[in-house]
Order: sequence, then C-alpha cells, then structure tokens
Amino acid sequence: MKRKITFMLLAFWVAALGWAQGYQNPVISGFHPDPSVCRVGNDYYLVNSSFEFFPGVPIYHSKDLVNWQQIGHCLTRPSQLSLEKIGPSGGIYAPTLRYHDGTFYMVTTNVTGRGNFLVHTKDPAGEWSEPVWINVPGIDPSLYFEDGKCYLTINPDNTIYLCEINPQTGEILAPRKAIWSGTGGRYPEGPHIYKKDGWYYLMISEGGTEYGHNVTIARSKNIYGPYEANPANPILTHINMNAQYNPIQGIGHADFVQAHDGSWWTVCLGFRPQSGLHHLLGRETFLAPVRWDKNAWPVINGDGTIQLEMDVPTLPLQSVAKADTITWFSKPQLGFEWNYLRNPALGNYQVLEGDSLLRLRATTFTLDDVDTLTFVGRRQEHISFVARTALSLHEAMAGDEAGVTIYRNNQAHYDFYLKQLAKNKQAIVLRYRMGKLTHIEREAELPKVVKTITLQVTGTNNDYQFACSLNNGEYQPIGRIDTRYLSTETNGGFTGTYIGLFAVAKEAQSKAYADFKYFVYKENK
Ligand code: 6LW
Repeated sequence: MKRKITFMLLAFWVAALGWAQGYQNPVISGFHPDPSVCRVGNDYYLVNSSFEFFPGVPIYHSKDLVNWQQIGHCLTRPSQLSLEKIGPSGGIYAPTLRYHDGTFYMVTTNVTGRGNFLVHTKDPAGEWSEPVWINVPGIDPSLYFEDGKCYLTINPDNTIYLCEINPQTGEILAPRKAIWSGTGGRYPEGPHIYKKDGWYYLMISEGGTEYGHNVTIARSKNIYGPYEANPANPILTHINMNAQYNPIQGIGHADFVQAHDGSWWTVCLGFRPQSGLHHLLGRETFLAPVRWDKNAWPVINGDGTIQLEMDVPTLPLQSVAKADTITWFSKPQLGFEWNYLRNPALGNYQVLEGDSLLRLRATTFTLDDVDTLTFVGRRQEHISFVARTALSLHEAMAGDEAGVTIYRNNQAHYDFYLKQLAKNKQAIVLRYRMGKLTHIEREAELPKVVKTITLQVTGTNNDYQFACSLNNGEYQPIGRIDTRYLSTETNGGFTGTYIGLFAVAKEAQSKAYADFKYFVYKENK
C-alpha cells in the first residue's frame, strides 16, 4: 500500500511540474530523411531533404521535440528549386537549419542543379529568400555562427572541409581547410559543428545511409582543428549486437539541439524494415536524449541505440494538429502534406472547393516518365494503413486513365485506376510496374451505370491489397502484391513511398480530366 501511495505521489509531482515520461519514435514518420533542428526560445524547427519532390525541404515546428506540425516548405518557387526532368533521388539532398541574430538560414544541395545554396527568412512559416549560391563542391552543407562569422562545413569527398562564408552573398571569405576524415568509415558525411564549454564538437555520419550507418564525433579547441576523435565512437549506431534485432535500422545523420530547459537532444534518421529486410517508408526522423559524460563527450540514450518506445523524461508535451485523415478538397489550397513530382504544371490541378473536388487534368506524361506528369501525392507514413478515394473520369478518350498509385519511382509503382475503353465504356485496372516489367494484374469492364467508383488500398507489412466499390456498394477485392518490390533494397535511392493521385492521357488532343471527391488516409493499428 505504501509503495502505491509513493508512486501516486511521484506521478502527481511529475504531472504538476510539467515533466512527461516517454514518447514514440519516429517523431516524424514516413519519408523524412536527413533531419536538421534548431531552437528559438521555446520553439523548435526541423527540416528534411526532399529530392525530386516539390515543394522542397518541408519545415516543421514543435514545442517539445516530440510533437511536430508542418508549417510549410523552404523551397516553394521554381526560382528556388528547379527539378525539371530530375530522376529518382536527384534534386535536394541533406539540408541544415540554423537561426542566427533574428534570421533563419537553410543550406542544402541541389545535386542535379547548381549545387550548394542557402535561403533565409525572418518567418520560417512564410516565404524564404531567393537562393544564395555558394561556389563550393560537395554535399551536406552545414552552418556555424560565432563572433560575427559564418562557417560552412561540407563533404566534397571522403573528408570534411571548413570554410568561412558571407551568408548574405555566399562569398567564400577564407580558403576551405580539411578538418577531419572520421574514424575510417566509408562516406564520412552530414557534418555539424557545436560549441560547448570551450570545445568545438564536429559530429558526422559514417558507413553510408544503410545498415552500416553510424554517428561519430571529434573535438578541438580551435574550429579549424586539429580534431581529436571521441574514444567511445560511434556514439549512435545500430550496427552492433545490441541492436541486431532492433526494429529501427540504419540510424545516422544526427543533429544536436540544446532544449530551453538545458537538456540536450538529437534528431537522426533511421528506417523500419518490413517484409524481411525491405523498407518502403524511406528514412524517417527519430529523437533521442543526449547527456554529457564526465569527460565532456556526448552519450546518446545511454548506449547509442534508440527504440520505438522511448521511456525517458521529455519536455512538457504539447500535442499538435495532425494532417486530416480525410481530405475533402473543400479548401482552396491542398495541405502541406501534398507534394508534386518535380515542378508541377499548376494549370493541371484545380481545387473546386465549392464542389469539394480535386480536378486533375490528364497529360500524355505517364507514371513511367521522368517528367511533369499530373501527379499529386502524400507520403505513406505507416507500414499498415488504408487509403481510399472516389473519382470520376470525364471527356476521356480511349486509353485515358486516372486513379491512385503507390509510387516509389518511375520504374516502381503499383497503379489502381479507371481506364476509358471507348465512348461509354470504362474498366477498373490494376497494374504493377517493377523495373523493366509492366504487368496488368486485372482489367475488368465496369457495368454501364457507375456514378461513383471508390478505390481502396490497404497496406500491410507484406503486401498492398486493392479493392473497389461501385456506387458506394460492397468493396470487391481486385488484387494484392508484395510490398518488397517497391522497397529501397529493391530499387535503391533515398526517397520513400508516396500514395499519389494521377491522370494520364493517351493522346495529346485529349481533354480528359478526373474529379477526386475525397481522399482518406489512416493508420491501421
Ligand atoms: C545525404 C547524406 C545521407 O546527403 O544520405 O544519410 C544523403 N545521409 O548525408 C541523401 O539523403
């Protein structure tokens, strides 16, 4: 009885003092790689890489590092982000977000464009500046501000370089200097510099962003080095026995932040294998606590591993509004979670809010093309989910199509759609694109009078299941396919799976368009 009273009293004080205990990882699920975080007072901001998707570099806000709400994107204009005909996993690589003297800076690399650049703003939820190009080779740029100077770290090859830049003009103010090559792991990358108690800490990732990924750190009393490696490296990894069966793998690409209560935390990327050793959601954003040991080295979550269920004290938790489970297309703009493939031809997308419709105009670019096809999608954020949409196809010619696609890239997508067969004849079609192979799993002509067709995709650990309902009737199963053929292990690349809506015309003179009445996405717990 005494123990129970003690526990209740402890629970009371924990709640009263605003402490909280525990959270779930990933803190931002689905394709959210290469996280970078910064703090302004009691507010936290985080960005992710976005590759060939537009707008680019999603930005999130939090009050507790656990609950994140997307507030926009850093790159919202073609003048900031040209993605014309960019192939899978081209475009925007790892970003870094920093705040200095009233201004937010986001620095990144358009690997298929002009290279490294930064944009800045006073309002992270608003418009960001035009690109300030930085004429330096390499990827994974990061910024560090001190004594009126701005330093850039970057990795052009297997070495981390440091140089001083003018963040307003991008000018290189002092020649770059090689400062560390890591501990011998391949692909030393993702550098960030922090200063604490007179030490400059240089944190990087090594081993590559797959199962060998790990985070290492070194320090120096001089920002230009020489840097001395932490004898306890790696400080974050799942390459060892203690994480052999961890459901999170490939953790790395970390960024530290000191919270407003003085505690230290790290965000990092990782992936969740499913269906054997395949992962489809892409690299997601995870959170872990950091403490500094008696030798002034950081220790992450005790032993350098992280879990899905984190049983650790947190900042006072403040929940945030999540993206709607049901999108009714009744607002003039689509939510931030909706992305295009490359720079969109915006004239092909129309939200008819009065009718709660999303109208997609078909073009002859198909899902197999690396071009400006009519596609708008949202990330698959859960291994188990259900997605539904109701649509109609209008003014279509034979061969025109519109529907839903589980999209990894132009050679890896599962498409479930309406196809126009002839003037008054349509079919429901299930098609698999896997590498060079295209397979029509099912093509079933629809009865004449179909006012509404609803397409449903159910995702599970091992498969996607496709079913459709005619005129709001019972769902008829159409087919299923393994998840593994859309995985990173099968297709390579750095992105994750999207659930997209699309429309394609067979001939250029087609005026076909598809009206989507709603879109449902929810986790299947
Ligand atoms: C990114 C590099 C990495 O630039 O993968 O996991 C690259 N880390 O640091 C693309 O995400």
